[in-house]
Amino acid sequence: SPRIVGGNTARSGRYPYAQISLATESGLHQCGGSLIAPDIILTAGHCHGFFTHIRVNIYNLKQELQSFEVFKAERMHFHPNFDELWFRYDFLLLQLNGTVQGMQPVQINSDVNLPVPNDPLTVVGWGLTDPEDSAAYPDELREVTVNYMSNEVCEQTTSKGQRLYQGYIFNDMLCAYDSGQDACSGDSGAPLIRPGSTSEQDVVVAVVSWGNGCATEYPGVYARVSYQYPWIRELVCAISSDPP
Ligand code: 4AZ
Repeated sequence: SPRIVGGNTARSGRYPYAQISLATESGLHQCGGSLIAPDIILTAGHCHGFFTHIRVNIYNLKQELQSFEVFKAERMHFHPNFDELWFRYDFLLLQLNGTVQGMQPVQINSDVNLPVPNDPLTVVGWGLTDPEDSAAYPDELREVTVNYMSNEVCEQTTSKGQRLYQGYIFNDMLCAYDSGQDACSGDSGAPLIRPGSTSEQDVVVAVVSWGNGCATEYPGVYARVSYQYPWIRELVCAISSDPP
């Protein structure tokens, strides 16, 4: 069955900056995120309200005997144009109530000319592995490869003569697709990465945001980082106790 959806278990420590689970008080995973400064997490705007605890350095959500750290959001900074109804500017920066030690923050993409069509990108998260089974949440972090698709092509994706995404894809969004492979519920807020040979060379290009189902004929839609890079950089420099 289609499985994020279609990927495999990630090796622990390959994506350290993505080993972040935004969870309820009882530890129920809600959203992913990325460490972009020692005290700042980038996630999706629409994740707000669903989590209270930020679990950092976590890999297996069910394993109790492990050394993950729990933080809270000291402050939440939404993108000024965040629109919850249309999933526009779906960005949220979480200012932690402490500093994460021993974890290298990830780079974020400032190049508006990247990615280019068909670039392989990686989504990393604990989202549903089977869109048909609402209980199919994995314990261990997973990864899947999807290919970058231009906004123009994304809007023209057709199904039964309908162009479902026509008029819904804007410059603050990014699409990626591969047959049978996708982000799904629970992956929201997690990073879409241009993978390097090591985590230090990885670049976050987008944040999991929305889609028409999971692993359907429709691409996954992400919040695009590049055009918002100046906003992110200036905010991180203003609020982080240890900016890059
Ligand atoms: C969600 O509900 C969700 N296939 C995230 C990503 C996608 C669909 C749904 C993209 O959080």
